[in-house]
Amino acid sequence: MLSARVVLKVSALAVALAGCAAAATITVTPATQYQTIEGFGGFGPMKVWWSGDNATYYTDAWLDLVINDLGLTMLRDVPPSVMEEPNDNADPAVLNLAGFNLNNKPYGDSRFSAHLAFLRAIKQKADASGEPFRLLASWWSPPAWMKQSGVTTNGGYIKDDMYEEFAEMVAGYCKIVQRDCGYLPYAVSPRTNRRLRSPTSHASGPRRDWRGSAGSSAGGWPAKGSALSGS
Ligand SMILES: [Ca+2]
Ligand SMILES: [Ca+2]
Repeated sequence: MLSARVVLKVSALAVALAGCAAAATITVTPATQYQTIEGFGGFGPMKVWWSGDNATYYTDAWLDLVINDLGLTMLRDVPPSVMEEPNDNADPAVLNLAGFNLNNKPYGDSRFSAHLAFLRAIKQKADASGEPFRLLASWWSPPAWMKQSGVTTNGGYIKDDMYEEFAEMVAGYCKIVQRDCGYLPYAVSPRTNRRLRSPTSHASGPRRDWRGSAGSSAGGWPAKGSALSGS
């Protein structure tokens, strides 16, 4: 089957190139692997996080469906911008987990406590089923006070003097997930949808320094695995 698909793709490419002036030689080596799929899954809970406080974000039946029927082994969470609203303290080098905001929602669409409850439940379901589970986290926006625009919507970028604060918030997220859910995220990314500039919900955009590419030439998942291990 693989050989048939390769032939079809090469044939299609040959047709596409037929009108080109220069001939090209293409060598396909199916045995050579360039990419490893580390998990399979999706984004968020049963309802989108902007469904409101009264929404049911997971049920045991839904968790059973995604873990044991769908076969989810990897999930992406979008940490709420209000998780560090206000600042934990005046020093980004001194992480004060007690200063993080789990329950209040001065703006945005979800509370950190709701995320933690879901992340705890889905990991417990995976564990009970003997299935692997990895969490990816990517931010849609820093808190409003870290941005030049002062809001989490309509683009904007992180202020030059807030890089350390943002890094501290990411560390705080990882530590609180570990504390309250019993595991560390597998990977984090400074932002989601790095090329998307939505006027309504996605924040951050035009500045080179807020495209999620720091530390990663691909702009994908800059920190993962061993980088997130330890205390
Ligand atoms: Ca802080
Ligand atoms: Ca601090």
